[in-house]
This record gives sequence, structure tokens and C-alpha cells, in this order.
Amino acid sequence: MVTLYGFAYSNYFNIVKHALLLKEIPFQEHKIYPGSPELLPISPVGKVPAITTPCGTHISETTAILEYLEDNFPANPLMPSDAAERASPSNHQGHRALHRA
Ligand SMILES: N[C@@H](CCC(=O)N[C@@H](CS)C(=O)NCC(=O)O)C(=O)O
Repeated sequence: MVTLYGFAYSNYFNIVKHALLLKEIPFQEHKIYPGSPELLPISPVGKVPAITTPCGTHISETTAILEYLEDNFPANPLMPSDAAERASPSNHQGHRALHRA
């Protein structure tokens, strides 16, 4: 199962949480705040969100997490399969984070 680390009023945390929910990926939440020593082995820069994959790999950075989820859990895709459509501003993660999150 995926473990999601962070806290509920972090927009970045909620982007990843919504992706997990939309893709219907089973996950558990582990509430943790930046600055916690417990976070550093999981997120080397000490930021949230971070995840631990079912294989035990730790991933931090929202965009990297979303790419991992999309590649490894193809059901309920978040992005179009066509590369040009994926690259359009309305689909780009940076645009979503700034204008929709
Ligand atoms: N580039 C990171 C930014 C994440 C981020 O800034 N998270 C905040 C919480 S909303 C954080 O952990 N801040 C702690 C810090 O900057 O030390 C991402 O995209 O995941």
C-alpha cells in the first residue's frame, strides 16, 4: 500500500491526496510536519508531501509523485495519453498547482 506523508492544510499534500483518491489507489495517511526528524529519511529536503511506494521506495516532490502514480497505476488516468495534450497549459501540473489547487 502507498503511504502518504504530510498534513491536511498543505495544498501540495492535497494535490497528491486527490490524485490517489481519483485514481482509486489504496493508501494510508501518516500525519507529519516539515521539520520533523522522522521525515528526513523519507523526504531528504524535509518537505511534504512524500510517499512510500508499495515496494518501499520513498518519493518526494509533488510532480515526481504524480508521475510515479500515473506510470505505475494506469487506471483512472489523470492526464491525456497524447503527449501534446499532456503538454498543454490546461493539463500541466504547474498550471494546476497554481490555478486549480
Ligand atoms: N516543491 C515541493 C514543495 C512542497 C512544499 O513546499 N511543502 C511545504 C508544505 S505545504 C513544506 O513542506 N514546507 C517546508 C519547508 O519549506 O521547509 C513540492 O512540489 O512538493
